[in-house]
Amino acid sequence: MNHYYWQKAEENLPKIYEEEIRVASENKILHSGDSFEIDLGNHYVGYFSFVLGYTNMYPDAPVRLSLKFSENRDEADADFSSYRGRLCASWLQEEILNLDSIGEYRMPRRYAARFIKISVLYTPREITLSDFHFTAVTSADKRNLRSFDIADEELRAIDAVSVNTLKNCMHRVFEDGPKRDRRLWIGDLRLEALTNYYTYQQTDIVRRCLYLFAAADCNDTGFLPGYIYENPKFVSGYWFLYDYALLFVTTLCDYYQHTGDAETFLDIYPVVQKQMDAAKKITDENGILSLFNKRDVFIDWNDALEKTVSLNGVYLYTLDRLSQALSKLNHKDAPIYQSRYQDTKHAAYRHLYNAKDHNFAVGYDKEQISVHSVVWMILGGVIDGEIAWEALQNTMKNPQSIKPVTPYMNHYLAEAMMKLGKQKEAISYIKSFWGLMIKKGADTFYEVFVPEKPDLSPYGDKMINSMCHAWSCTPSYFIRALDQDDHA
Ligand code: RAM
Repeated sequence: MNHYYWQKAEENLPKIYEEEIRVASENKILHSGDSFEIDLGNHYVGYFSFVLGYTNMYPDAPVRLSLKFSENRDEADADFSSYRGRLCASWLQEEILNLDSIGEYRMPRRYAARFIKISVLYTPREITLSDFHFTAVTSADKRNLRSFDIADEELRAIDAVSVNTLKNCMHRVFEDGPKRDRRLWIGDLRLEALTNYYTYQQTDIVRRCLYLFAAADCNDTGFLPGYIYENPKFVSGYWFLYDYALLFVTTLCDYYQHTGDAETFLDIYPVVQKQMDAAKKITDENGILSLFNKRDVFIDWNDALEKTVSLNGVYLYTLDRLSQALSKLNHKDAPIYQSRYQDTKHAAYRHLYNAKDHNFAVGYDKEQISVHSVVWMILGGVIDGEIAWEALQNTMKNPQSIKPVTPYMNHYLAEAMMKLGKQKEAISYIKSFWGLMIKKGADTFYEVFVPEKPDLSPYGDKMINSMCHAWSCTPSYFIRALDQDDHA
């Protein structure tokens, strides 16, 4: 770990704000086998407490309760004992409490929940449960939330759910999901930071997260890990994702663009150089980033997806943003990255683009057609204008093409549409995708959402999916940025 960067990150540790959530709390009289559910009325992240008492006779044995916290209705109705996913079942938010005596119980763990189901497994006598409290926590300071009003009701609702999603993922760092993983991932950080610039505008936490990654241990090639842990101690992540490492550079460029903080940019710049050098090391004789294993690149949660074209798009996107930031700073390295951008763009056009069919079905990706490839080639500047728009539409409509699985990839799809000047289409896409989640009852946006496959999970069981996921919060970014442009 780099101590200097870690220290800088610690200097930017955000304050955590608490809010008492009103819980309709009548006194419950209960026996063994009874259960009931508390509905918090919205999705929150925080701590739960209650009071155990008795009616007539003092309980002369411990009381055993089970408490199940669920992010939405589906999860509340799911039977956790049937979980068969790949990730550890201990993420499922369920506790067995043995209470030795009456009194107040403050549960020590943090939960992400809308529903709390309490079941009495064993009690020797009639007991009471009362005084339910849920203390919500977040580092999002509601006084900072930029006010925003828009006539379109659907967009207003989408914005509110996006802001709620971001708020519930903001803690000591920008977490990816408050139920599961609960750590800092680069891909999520970038999208949270972007949305934060237009909502809570808390740049300290962005700076903290950038420094935390700067402090991390790179792999032998020089790439940063995709994630880090920071509490109770700093630990570098064990999974290196090359697209994420490149997007770290983009996140720093975004930060500089939105804050003008050149000092932080230049302080972290050596880590940027390391990422760009690492990218060169995985470049082949054609000038294409291809010397990697599929597992080293994320792009989206889809095992079938081939990733060379997309990764090169991410690289170009990063080179472009970096050149712009360096030019603005009159930095001596600007021309290096400008010419690297041009060279890579030409290489991509030559080796990754099938000009005859206007697609990216090339040998590097086993002739695969994916929305991902087209999106990233648009964002990387390899194709543009009506040709690009047609390519995107054709790929989206093509029943054989690989489609996005996560809101993360859908973000970049919407961004590509915006880049092509298709604002109206992007907004209607946002309504049809994120808006549909709301129609299906979402209080916060999900980690994975494919309308035709409601049970899809990258982890083999939907129960473990996160229902409040950082990378899904970006509609607020799009809607608010567009609105700002309109008023400019
Ligand atoms: C998931 C995480 C996170 C994402 C990684 C690649 O496990 O929840 O959101 O960045 O995958």
